[in-house]
Amino acid sequence: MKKILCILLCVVACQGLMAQKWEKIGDRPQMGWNTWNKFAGNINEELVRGIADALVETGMRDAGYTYINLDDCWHGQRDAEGFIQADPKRFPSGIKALADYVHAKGLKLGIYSDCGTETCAGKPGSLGHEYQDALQYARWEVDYLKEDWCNTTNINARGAYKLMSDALRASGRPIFLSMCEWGSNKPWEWAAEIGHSWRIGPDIWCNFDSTRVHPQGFTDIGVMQCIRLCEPLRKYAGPGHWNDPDMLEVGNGMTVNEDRAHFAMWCMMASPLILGNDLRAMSEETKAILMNREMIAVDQDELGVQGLRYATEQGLEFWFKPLKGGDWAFTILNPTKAPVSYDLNWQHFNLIDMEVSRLGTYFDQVTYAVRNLWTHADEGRTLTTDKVWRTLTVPARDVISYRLSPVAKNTATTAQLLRQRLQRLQKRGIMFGHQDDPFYGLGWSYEAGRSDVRDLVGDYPAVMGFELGGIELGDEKNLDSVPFNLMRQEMIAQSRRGGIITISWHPRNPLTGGTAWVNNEERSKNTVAAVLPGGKVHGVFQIWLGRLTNFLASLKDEQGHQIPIIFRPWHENSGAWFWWGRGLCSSEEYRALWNMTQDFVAKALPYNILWSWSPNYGFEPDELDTYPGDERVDIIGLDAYQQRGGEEAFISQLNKDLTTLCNMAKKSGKLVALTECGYQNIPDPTWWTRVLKPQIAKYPISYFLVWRNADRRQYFAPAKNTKDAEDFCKMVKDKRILMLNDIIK
Ligand code: BMA
Repeated sequence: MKKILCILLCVVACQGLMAQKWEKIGDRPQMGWNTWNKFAGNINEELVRGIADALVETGMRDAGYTYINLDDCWHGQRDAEGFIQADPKRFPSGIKALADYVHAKGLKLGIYSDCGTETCAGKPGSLGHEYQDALQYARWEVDYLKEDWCNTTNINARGAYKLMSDALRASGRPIFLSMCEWGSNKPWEWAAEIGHSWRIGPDIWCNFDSTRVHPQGFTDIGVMQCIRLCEPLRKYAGPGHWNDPDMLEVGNGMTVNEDRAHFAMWCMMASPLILGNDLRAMSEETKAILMNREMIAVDQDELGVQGLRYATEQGLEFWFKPLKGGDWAFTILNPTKAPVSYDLNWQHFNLIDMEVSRLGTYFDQVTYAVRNLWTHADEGRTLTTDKVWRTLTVPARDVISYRLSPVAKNTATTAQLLRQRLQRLQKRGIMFGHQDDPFYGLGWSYEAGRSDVRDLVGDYPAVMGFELGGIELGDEKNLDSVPFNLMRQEMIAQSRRGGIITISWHPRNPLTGGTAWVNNEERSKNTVAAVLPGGKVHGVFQIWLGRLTNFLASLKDEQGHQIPIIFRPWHENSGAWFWWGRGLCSSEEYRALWNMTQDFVAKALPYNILWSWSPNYGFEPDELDTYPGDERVDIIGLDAYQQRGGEEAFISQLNKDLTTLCNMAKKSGKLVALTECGYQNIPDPTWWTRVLKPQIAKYPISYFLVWRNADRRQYFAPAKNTKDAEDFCKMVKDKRILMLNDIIK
């Protein structure tokens, strides 16, 4: 019996520890009305019922405003047992009756309390009564709690809100928790699991761009100040946990322009839309703003991404918010006191939101239909060319807001153009490529413009290979000590001169902490499974993918456009030397790794990458099961090195594998490349023309890339004085071996 009791106690205690806020509420920013901004403490049940009636009659409920929230001053005393009661004079029918009234109208009721001893207006606070209060709210069938932060000396904010969150959870009724802590303890850093929204700053007042200080010392802030505080916190917001820049002041006395700007910006920031005006007496202008369903849809969009300010020019702010289905909301905010005219060129706004959504606008690749969210007029389409679309005038303290919906993609994206170019070039011959060509060679390193290949033949390789191992850790240099900043410069230089770029990645092992190479056979076996969703290091690996994608997204030309690249992750998987190799994961796991990586990167970079899948030579037929699929691969690659003394074996295996892969590629129309090849230190002075060239000449291959010239102990390309130099020159003289100058002519 004792044992059972023990277990039972444990279960209860554990549940307490694991208690979490109510899920599945607050998946969109909350919408409703609150008493405070207009009526402050001067409230009663008549008023609230009247507002509830108005919410329905005006159509605002149907536009989405469903919470009707009491703020401070509804309270009476606690009863003999400590349960809070409503003020009997102001709310003679009680809160339960009020809840019934609003529920009958299809609305929900919100209530207000405080973490401290007393509320801001001196009513009983919840401190020490959290569970009792939560229980009482649940009994009254309340749906929402705003919990304030007055009179909380020496109270830990996180602990206080967690306590109330647990209490609400324990009450058994799903109640939305709106945390009103004014941002003093950075709730965005810790409150996502505790509440559904948190205030990010002081109270708003009905003013567009200034603050006011109360005699007691606290400050109210205007619309622009709220925006400035909310803006840097966008990465913390998302479905179920929103930044709250405070309730709306629309209809409370600002100009129509200011009200429109205020409302539009709250929608752009995916902020709670809690009305603060008297809904029983609204002007038509106020109604039109608050019931602008197209603008509300921006706020309530399913992606739940808080918008970002991408640029500020001529005093105008350019805000973008990614929406579901590839749409974007775009608002030009004029916070100044004078109208501003602006020549809008969509190409100024090619952005990728790397911080939160990894979605990009790609005005150079996608045409969008432009819908004006305030006039509700269709205004044509965006341009994919670098031209002024229209000159717009944004009135003082006002906005122009658009919804952009993709209607057409360029038939020739950057990646498609590269693919077509590779196909054309392949008819002329096979390109030569070299890994790390511009960084170092035999007897030199980091001399601008230098290259072993160029020193020898007077021309750069057509293809240059670069390696990103180390980017996942946030390192400044890659695993071969090449600084990433320099690498970016050289990639851009190679692109500018018309060369081809291919990128490999030997990420470290996130499970063992070791290198990409298998260093602990047993533990390495679990690595792929561990990085997949649900795996032990999935979270870490998402961060790694983020860093990788950040770097790739930074590869832009002078016009700010993404340069075309060939990306070749998870290569040589038919060998057992990398943690994603044969025997270390199943084919399904390998493909899941590939797909996860590709989906992650391509979300940010859908238009400029050709994906190369490269097993190493000597693969078994069943290893083709790891092929990610025609829809995911652009280049079928092969990595093949000749070993010392292994000429015959090399030739026969190379032919066998190239035959297999070329057949595979022929059916699907893919390109084929020898994505890595070579003979370390090229001990055979006739290797290029006698062994390699005759083999590759037989196949329709886009390029062959030899590995890096690390030092005299490990090099794969010739240099001026290596014994294969003459033979290499001879090979390059062949018209069908393409160097840089051959492909840019
Ligand atoms: C290998 C070797 C290593 C290098 C790695 C990544 O083949 O060249 O020295 O670190 O590639 O470039």
